[in-house]
Amino acid sequence: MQYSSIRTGLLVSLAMTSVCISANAQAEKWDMPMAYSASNYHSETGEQFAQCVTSGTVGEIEIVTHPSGSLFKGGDIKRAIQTGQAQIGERLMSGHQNENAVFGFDSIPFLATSFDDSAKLFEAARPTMERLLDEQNLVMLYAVPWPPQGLYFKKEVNAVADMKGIKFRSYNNATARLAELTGMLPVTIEAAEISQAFATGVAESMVSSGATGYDRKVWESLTHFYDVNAWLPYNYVMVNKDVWNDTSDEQKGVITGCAQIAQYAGTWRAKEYTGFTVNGLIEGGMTVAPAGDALVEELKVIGATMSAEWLEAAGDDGKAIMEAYSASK
Ligand code: PCA
Repeated sequence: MQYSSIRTGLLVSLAMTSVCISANAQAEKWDMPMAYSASNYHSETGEQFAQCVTSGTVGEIEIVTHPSGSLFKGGDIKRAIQTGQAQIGERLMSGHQNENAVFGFDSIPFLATSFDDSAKLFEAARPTMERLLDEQNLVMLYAVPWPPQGLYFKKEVNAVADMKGIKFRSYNNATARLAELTGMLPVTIEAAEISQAFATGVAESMVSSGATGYDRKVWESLTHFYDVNAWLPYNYVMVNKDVWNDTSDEQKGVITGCAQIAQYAGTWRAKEYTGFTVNGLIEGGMTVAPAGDALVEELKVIGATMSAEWLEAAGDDGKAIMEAYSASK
């Protein structure tokens, strides 16, 4: 209820600010690939950002969203934008951890476990991320967190020993490493494909948010969700730098304004969606509970190992992010 009223409010406010789009000889179309389903709040926020830019530039720039990995699959989105095959798009930031460990700053277990702390961590990392992306011909426009990450299984799990040999769906290097350290077998699968992976037994567990479990109706295959609050990873929207440099100052102003609204609106939705989707898992028939103390203690030891490994791999950039984060707390 609460979530849908927020949604309605956002739609109304966007409709109020929209202006009549006139036919424009210089109209440009920007394709915006996104990896997650159209009904996910990241995709909805992206769609409303696209409408905001289209109406705000009076149609000079028309952004067309392509959710669910329909134009480019999640793993291909950044490269497509870098190389100009798409002008703009959205991707999970830690998905780039395989090219540079620094991109995984938001997937370190138990470092930032609340929305407030994860926002501080993101701000601490922002200058570094903007520089790294700039070096790759990309401009970051806005970023929105996922809700806290918990563990999904097909059985009750009270200790790391209970996880041995389980096929585990991973979405970045950190989640694959978590699987290794807990004796599970990682297999990388995009969220758009997990319902099928769980239904066919290709995977039988994952770490993710209540939001993704809800979006993908995982109660059809899985039974338990343990609230672990391990971390809150970010999705971000990037634009090709050459495309960005070709826009006028007025267009940049509209895009930047729409990006700011999207960041606020998306973050607000993430918070609202957390309780809504966890309740949805319960309604779907899943057992939802905090992880037991013994399991949490074991996971914290694994988290400390992953933290040390990340710091080592992320070098001076990683150190600078951690120092800025500590200073902001
Ligand atoms: N959902 C995304 C990333 C983090 C999350 O909560 C996924 O599972 O792919």
